Amino acid sequence: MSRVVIVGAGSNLGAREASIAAARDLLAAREGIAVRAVSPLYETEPLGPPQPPYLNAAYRLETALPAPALLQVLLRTERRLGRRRTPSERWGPRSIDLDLLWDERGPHESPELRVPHPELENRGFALRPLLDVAPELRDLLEPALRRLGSPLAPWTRSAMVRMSASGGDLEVNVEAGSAADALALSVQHPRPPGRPWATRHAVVEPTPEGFAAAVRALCRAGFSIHRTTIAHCSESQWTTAFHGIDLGLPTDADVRLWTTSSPNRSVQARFSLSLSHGRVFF
Ligand code: A4P
Ligand code: MG
Repeated sequence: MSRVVIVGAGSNLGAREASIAAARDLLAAREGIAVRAVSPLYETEPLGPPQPPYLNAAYRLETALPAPALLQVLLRTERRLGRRRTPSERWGPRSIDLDLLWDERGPHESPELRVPHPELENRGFALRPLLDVAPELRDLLEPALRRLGSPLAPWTRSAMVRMSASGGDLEVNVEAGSAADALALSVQHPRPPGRPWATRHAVVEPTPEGFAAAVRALCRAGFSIHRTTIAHCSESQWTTAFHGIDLGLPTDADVRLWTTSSPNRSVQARFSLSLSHGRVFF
């Protein structure tokens, strides 16, 4: 019988966001595991020795795998994403850390695995995303989160997208904080077989409001946006493709987009997206 399991993800080395997204994809591709929701990303102060800040998130899974077997899947997924453990460095920096935070089936105690995660109630970076994807646990766990104070705000990424039209061609350039950000914003990955990705196409007014309204409408319809590509852009309309997962879990998005046009028909757009509660990667 399938039940809900919440997995926490943390990364503070390398392409942090890409690692958290890749772990989600690897888990979703495994037979017997369904990824039902992904929390927003939070940038958090490191707990432990001095090290770079973390991005943290949580996944809501449905699976019938027993907890120890699921832990093995998590450890294998960490290894596939390049995690190398050094025995001496407890709480040290890592490319990806996957913890089993919560199991609907109940507690589990063994030398290798303790569920709920023993530190859960002491860590805002675990509790906040967990409650985003498991609102049914609020009565139980929100008091612990309040006790910890210092609320976390979702991490937002913004990038500069330059679109220049010359003749019939459109060139799209993305300037972002890292190569991973630029890729996430500009590259349209083919849909791998068996993965739950979906694409929605939309023609929107070439204004910040038109774009924001389209994103908000998709979020309200329960479509979780992973990335968007602007396929064509003219002065009267933009054709965009939104890539994501249809979770059927509606949410409200705060979308901002700034544009400036220059006389040579190039458009610069800067956009950022954040959710008070939801599952959007951008
Ligand atoms: N293990 C036992 N219970 C669990 C569980 N519920 N989930 C065992 C996952 N693993 C569990 O983990 C060591 C062993 O714990 C696993 O092999 C498994 O058998 P590890 O990931 O190799 O060691 P670790 O992560 O260095 O130690 P630990 O104590 O698990 O650390 P945590 O709790 O994972 O914390 N700061 C911020 N801001 N954000 C973070 O995400 N993470 C950590 C690591 C430190 N500071 C952080 C963050
Ligand atoms: Mg761990």
